[in-house]
Amino acid sequence: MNLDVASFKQSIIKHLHVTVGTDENKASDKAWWNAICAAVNELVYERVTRTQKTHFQKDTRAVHYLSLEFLMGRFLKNNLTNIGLTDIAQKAVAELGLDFNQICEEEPDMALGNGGLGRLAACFVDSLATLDYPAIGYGIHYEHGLFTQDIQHGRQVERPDSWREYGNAWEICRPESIQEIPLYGYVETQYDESGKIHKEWHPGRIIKGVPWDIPVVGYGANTVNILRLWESRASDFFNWDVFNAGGYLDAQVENVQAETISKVLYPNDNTDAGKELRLIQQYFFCACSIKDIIRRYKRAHENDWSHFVDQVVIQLNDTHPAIAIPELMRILVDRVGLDWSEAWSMCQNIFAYTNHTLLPEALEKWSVRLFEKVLPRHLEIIYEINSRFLEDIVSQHFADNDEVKRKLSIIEEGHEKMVRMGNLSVIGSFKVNGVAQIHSKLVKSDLFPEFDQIWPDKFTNVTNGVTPRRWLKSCNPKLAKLISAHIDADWPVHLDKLKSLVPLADDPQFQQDFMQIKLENKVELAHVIKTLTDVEVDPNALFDIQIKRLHEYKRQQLNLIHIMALYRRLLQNPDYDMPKRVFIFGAKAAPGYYLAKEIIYAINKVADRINTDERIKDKLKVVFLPNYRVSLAEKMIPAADVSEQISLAGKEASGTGNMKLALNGAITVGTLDGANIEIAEEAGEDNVVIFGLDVDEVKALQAQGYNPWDYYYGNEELKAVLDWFDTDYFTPGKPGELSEIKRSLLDYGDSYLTLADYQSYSDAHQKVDKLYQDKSVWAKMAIINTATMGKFNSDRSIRDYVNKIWKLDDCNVK
Ligand code: 6GP
Repeated sequence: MNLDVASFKQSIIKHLHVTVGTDENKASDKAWWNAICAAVNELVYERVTRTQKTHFQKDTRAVHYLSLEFLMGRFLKNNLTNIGLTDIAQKAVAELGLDFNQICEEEPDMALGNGGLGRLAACFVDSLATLDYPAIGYGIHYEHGLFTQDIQHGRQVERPDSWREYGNAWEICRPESIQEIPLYGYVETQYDESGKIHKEWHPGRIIKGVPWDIPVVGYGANTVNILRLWESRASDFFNWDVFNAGGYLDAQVENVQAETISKVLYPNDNTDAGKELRLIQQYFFCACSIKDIIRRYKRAHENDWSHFVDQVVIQLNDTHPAIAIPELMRILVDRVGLDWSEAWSMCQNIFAYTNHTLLPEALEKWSVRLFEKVLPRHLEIIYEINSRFLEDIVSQHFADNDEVKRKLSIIEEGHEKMVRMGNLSVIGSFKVNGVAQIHSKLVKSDLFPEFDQIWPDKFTNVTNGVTPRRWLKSCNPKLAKLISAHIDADWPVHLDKLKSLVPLADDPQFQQDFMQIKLENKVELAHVIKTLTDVEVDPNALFDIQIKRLHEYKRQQLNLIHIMALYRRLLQNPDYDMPKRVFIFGAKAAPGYYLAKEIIYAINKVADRINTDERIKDKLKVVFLPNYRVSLAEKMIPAADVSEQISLAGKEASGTGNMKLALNGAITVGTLDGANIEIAEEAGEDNVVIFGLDVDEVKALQAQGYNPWDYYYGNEELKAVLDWFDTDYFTPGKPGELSEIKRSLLDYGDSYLTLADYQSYSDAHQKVDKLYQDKSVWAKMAIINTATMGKFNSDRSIRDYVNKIWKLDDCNVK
């Protein structure tokens, strides 16, 4: 970027005056932040326009990434990094007498997602722009993103997230591209002169979709793609007829209902909400996006549909946007007038579907009754897709096998008929991928085996990745600088080059520099911990971090039980040999997930007791950081010594936090699950600590009949710790307040085999303790982790998608 400090400073001041409308004497940090964003945007918007112009002129094939969630986090530091302006901006801001980091704290996180799948989408749009691929992300412009989490008396309390209450510097409204979306109503069957059937959907309501564009700056800032998020509005802001008839209030009520659609993100991670509003959200954003895709296609091709499949590929981020399949069919058949088989063959060459979980509670189903009410024409189309599939295809492969037919049908028969979105996604897509090797294997063998028999080439794997721009260069600037001093500076776009650090893993000086940076990052995190929780922690202690949504399958409860066991060992033997340890958690629980909230409460109660117990002389500290989110992750990850990846094998599809932590030099304590397996392969088995049952052992144990009581009675320490939950040791005066956790692990059957993996987990931590005692051994492991994580770059994931699925060409925008 050819811009100097002086001119950037001038630009900030100009925008403080003309965009923000204030001056240097009275500007708040927020006003400065807005002015800096405006100065950055001056460069960004120019590139948005140039990118769009180039894509249009070259008439490029593009990928359209449909996702109900985009967990973007903050933009300022990231955009500066990608545009190459970090140093200049920091100097300019310092010359203005301001604290750069403090100003960056003014930016609210854009948290339009729950966790894994939403953050993956954010990394993917970064990589798509960086690699100069024509791409657009489509989603919902939620007024309220994922709730803010407060911790009150140890319990999670949710507050609404008002991320754009006072506007958002990074987005532009595009009223010229508004779409109208039908809902409800009924379908009329008509016949034309030739006797051909025509279906006419008479909607009961029309909703307006207003697009907001957020520029996505690629690293190096050649391509700036956009994320287009739809906001719902009433189709006429004011319904004059009703108003004139004296129905002013009725008209307003309609407006409120229409605007409810994009009001709030459903806060569920890995579960299906099943609510009418959620189905409407899904349809709303898919219908807007499909119309937008067609509008753009028609600018170049008018009514010639013969190039549509060459120009358009649509990736479905899980089944949430699966309704886009019947929607495109509806448009092609009912509106364009193509015949069914032509339209269907187009659809089957346009859609591809990513599966992100095997958990049964996350596999979406909608009641036929609800579908009929909200989307009557789509239900008809789904029935037609289904009957053709069952008759033409299933009967060929599984003649007369009614059981298989029942299983593969899009419609689930039963007390209440349901539409299975997973089956619809597989049937309507040309490729289906899982997100890590083991997960993709299980998608084929356990989730969709018969589909795999029918279409063996349909199923594939693309292992997840994370963007090294945000998750190393920008969040860990000291480590990034050290790396750049030793290897080619283009490692942020060629992450495999980190491998050249391997020989330095034995170099005492490099070890010292690497661990000094880790220590400085831990000092910074210790300040954050003090500010947020008032707990003091020693930066020289081992920082052990578990950050992810709270879910029983992710087994935060296993971590907690082990912490309690360590505490007990220390109480029984004050000389118990272990390094000082700080256990740090960050996790939001879905507001309706009772046990997850109990686990948060238990962590906080155990933390209170341990942190104030002088007998253990600060050897153990436990911290639960409230409101875990992208910007907090950026502070925690660079400071981690140990990364907890302890899901029950077979349950975590991939994980991406595991990649971020290892990339920043944390040692994984993990099960052979998701991408942990590939991380262990890359880092080498000596540089990770693996424990617990593997997928086959889990299956065998479950087949044989798992009994958690066996482990309870068979392990003195485990029994003592579980019994502790029934006392008032951690909840003085309130015995049994934590008992629900014990009950879930014994009386309710311990669905995620926590007790079965306990001893092995405890042993793994003893191994960690030993390794950590030898500074040089630990430093070497940490360096090798950073050096070998090149594979988990989201650029590699995107290239895999391009080669295996999307078949795109990159497009030079410069
Ligand atoms: C998550 C998976 O749980 C996680 O393992 C994976 O890394 C991530 O997706 C990205 O692929 N799944 C979800 O977030 C989800 O809601 C329906 O799945």
